[in-house]
Amino acid sequence: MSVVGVDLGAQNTVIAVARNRGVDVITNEVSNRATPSMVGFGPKSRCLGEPAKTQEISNLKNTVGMLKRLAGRRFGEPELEIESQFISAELVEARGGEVGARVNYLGQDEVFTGTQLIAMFLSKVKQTASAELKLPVSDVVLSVPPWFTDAQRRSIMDASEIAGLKLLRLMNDTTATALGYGITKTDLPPPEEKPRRVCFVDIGHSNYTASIVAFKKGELTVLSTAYDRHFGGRDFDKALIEHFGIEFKEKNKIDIQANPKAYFRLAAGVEKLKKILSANAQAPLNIESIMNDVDVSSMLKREELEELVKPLLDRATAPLEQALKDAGLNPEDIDAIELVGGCTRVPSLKERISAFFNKPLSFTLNQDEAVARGCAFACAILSPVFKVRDFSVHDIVSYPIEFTWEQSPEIPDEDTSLTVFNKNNAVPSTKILTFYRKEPFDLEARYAEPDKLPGIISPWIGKFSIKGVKPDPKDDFMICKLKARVNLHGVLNVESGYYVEEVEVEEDPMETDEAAADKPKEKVKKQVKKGELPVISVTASLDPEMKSILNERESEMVTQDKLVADTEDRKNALEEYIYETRGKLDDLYAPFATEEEKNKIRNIMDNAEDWLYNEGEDATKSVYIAKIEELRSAVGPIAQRYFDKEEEKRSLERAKRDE
Ligand code: ATP
Ligand code: K
Ligand code: MG
Repeated sequence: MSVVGVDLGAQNTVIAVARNRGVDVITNEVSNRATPSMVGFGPKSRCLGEPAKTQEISNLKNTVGMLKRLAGRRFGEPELEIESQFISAELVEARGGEVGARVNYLGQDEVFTGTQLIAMFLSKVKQTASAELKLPVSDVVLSVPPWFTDAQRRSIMDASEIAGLKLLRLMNDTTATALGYGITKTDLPPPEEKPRRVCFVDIGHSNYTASIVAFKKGELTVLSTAYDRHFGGRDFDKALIEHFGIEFKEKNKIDIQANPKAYFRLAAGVEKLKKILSANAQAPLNIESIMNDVDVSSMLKREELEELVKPLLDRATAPLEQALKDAGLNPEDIDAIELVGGCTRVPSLKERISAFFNKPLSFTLNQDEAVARGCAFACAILSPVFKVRDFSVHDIVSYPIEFTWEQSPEIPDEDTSLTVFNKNNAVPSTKILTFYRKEPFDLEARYAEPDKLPGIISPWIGKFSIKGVKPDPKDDFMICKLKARVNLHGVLNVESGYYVEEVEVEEDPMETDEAAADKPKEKVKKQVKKGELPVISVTASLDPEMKSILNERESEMVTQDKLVADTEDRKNALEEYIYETRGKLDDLYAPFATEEEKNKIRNIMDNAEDWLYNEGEDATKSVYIAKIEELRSAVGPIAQRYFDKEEEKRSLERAKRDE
C-alpha cells in the first residue's frame, strides 16, 4: 500500500510519497515535479494535467484551470466572477445549482460540475502516482486552504471518492507545511519549556496564508491562521497583463483583452517576465504573432512592477497582523518566519514581511514542495502500514459553528441556538450536546458569522434529524445526547446520538483531595447510557447514489482516455515499424534478400504508409495491431534468415569458448 500526500494548488499540484527512507516528491510523465492543475476536453478524450496545459491556448474554451477554487461554489456567487477572469472555459450552472464548466467533449456539449472536474484531475494524480510507484494508489492526504468552508471541503472529499481515492485527511496548507517542518526537527523544546513559535507564510498563485504554530517535542499546535484569499501570483500577472494591454493598444494598435488567445499568450509571457524580475532589475517581453500577425516586444523594470502591484503590496502584511492578533502575540514573540509558495520569491514581498517582523526570513523548507511533503508525512502517520515517529497535530476551526433547533413546546425558556465550536477551537474535536425531548427533533448547523466566510457563500452546514425519541416510562423527557464532531477533514458531523438515564451511585471522594480522604462515600447522580438514537444527516456532501454514478462515469472516461492513448501508441508503433523495416532492408537484412524480394517489401511498406496517412489515419487500436502483424508476416522469411545466421554465429562463438 502506498502513502501519498498531494498539494492541490491553484496552479501546480505536487505529489509526494513516503517511503522507508523518507518522503520524496515524484515526477510526472514528462519528468516534472509539479503538474499543472488543469483539465482539458477534446473530440476523442480528455487531457489531464500536462497535456491540458500544452493544448491550453489552442483549446481555451475546453480547458478548465483554477480547479480547487470551484470547490463547493454555487453558480451565481460573486466570488466566481473573480475566478472566471482566470478560467478560459465558460462557467455555468450545473447539477443542483453547483458551479460547472460547459465544454465540448467527444463532439458534444457537456456540463461538468466543479466537483467532477476536480475528480478528473485527482484521477490523473492517482495515475501519475501509481505509474511512478508501480503500485495501486488509494490512501492520500490532500491539502486545502484553511479558509475552506464545510461545503468546499466536502466537495474535495466527494471528488476524491469519485476518483477512487481514500482520503485519510484533508489538511490545511500551512498545517501540512508545519508538520513537515516539525517532524524533521530534532531540537524542539521539551514539554516543560517555552514552545518554539514559527510563522509559516504561504503565498501561491491565488492565495496568501499565514499561520502561527507552536512546536514542542512530538507535537504542533496551530495558534492562529489568517489569510487573504485573493493575493497571489495570478494577481501580479493580471496587473502586468493590464499594463501591457494598454501599451500594445497604443503602440501596436491591437486589443489583447478582446482576443482570448492573445490574452492567454500574454499571460504566459508576463508570468515569465515576472519570474525574471524576481532575480533581475529588468526583464524583456517578446511575443511573436500575438494576434493579427503582430509581434510585440517590451521591457519592464522591477520598480515598475512594484508600482503596478502597489495596491496588492499595501496589503502584504495584513494577514501577518491578523495572525499575531488572533494568537495574542507580538512580532518579537516569533522565533522564525518560514516562507513557502512560489510567490514568496518576489523580493518586495520578502522585504515587507521581513520588515514587519524586523527579522531575517528562513527558507529552510522547499518552497514548492513543503505542502505536499507535509501531507505525505500526515498520510504516513495515519496509514496502518507505515511506521513513523508519531507527531500530534492540533489544528483549529476557522469559523465559529452554531447549532439551531426548534424550541421544545414544553420548555418555553429553552434557547434555540448555541455556538458549539468557536473560532480557534481545536480540530479534531468532539462536543456532546444535551437535549430534553419527548419526540423526534431536528437541528441545523451553520456558520455563526456569515460575513467572515470566504465571500458570499451559504453558511448552512447540515440538518440532522434525531429519531427514536419518546417520553420515558414516567412520561418524562428523554435525555438525548448528540456527539457533534469537527473531524480530521475539518468538516462537521453529528456522528451519533444516544439517550441516558440519571442514576444515583456511591462514589469515592477524589483521591487527590487529601482532606477528604476520611470522608464517607458520597451519593452522586450519574448519567448512564441506555440506548442509541438514530441520526439522519443531510449535508453538502453528495448522496452515496450520486457519488457511485459519478464514480462510474469517471471510470468510463478513464477507460476512454486509455483507449485513445493506446490507439495512438499502436499507430506510432506501426509508423515506426515501417521506417525501421526500410532501414533494415538497406543494412541488416540486405545480404538475406534478393533485389526482387526487397522491392516487394518496399512496395508493401509504401502502401502501408499511404494507408496510414489516408484511410488509416483514424483507425481503431485492433486495426493498427492487425496491420503491424500483416507487415511482420510479409517481412517474416527475410527476418528469419537473418536470425538464423545470427544464431549460427552465436553458437560458433559458444563452441569456440567451450573448447
Ligand atoms: P495556491 O497556493 O494559491 O493554490 P499554488 O500552490 O499552485 O497556488 P505555487 O505553486 O506556490 O502556487 O506558486 C505559483 C505562483 O508562484 C505562480 O503565480 C508563479 O508565477 C509564482 N512564481 C513562481 N516562481 C516565481 C518567481 N521566481 N518569481 C515570482 N513569482 C514566481
Ligand atoms: K503548489
Ligand atoms: Mg499552494
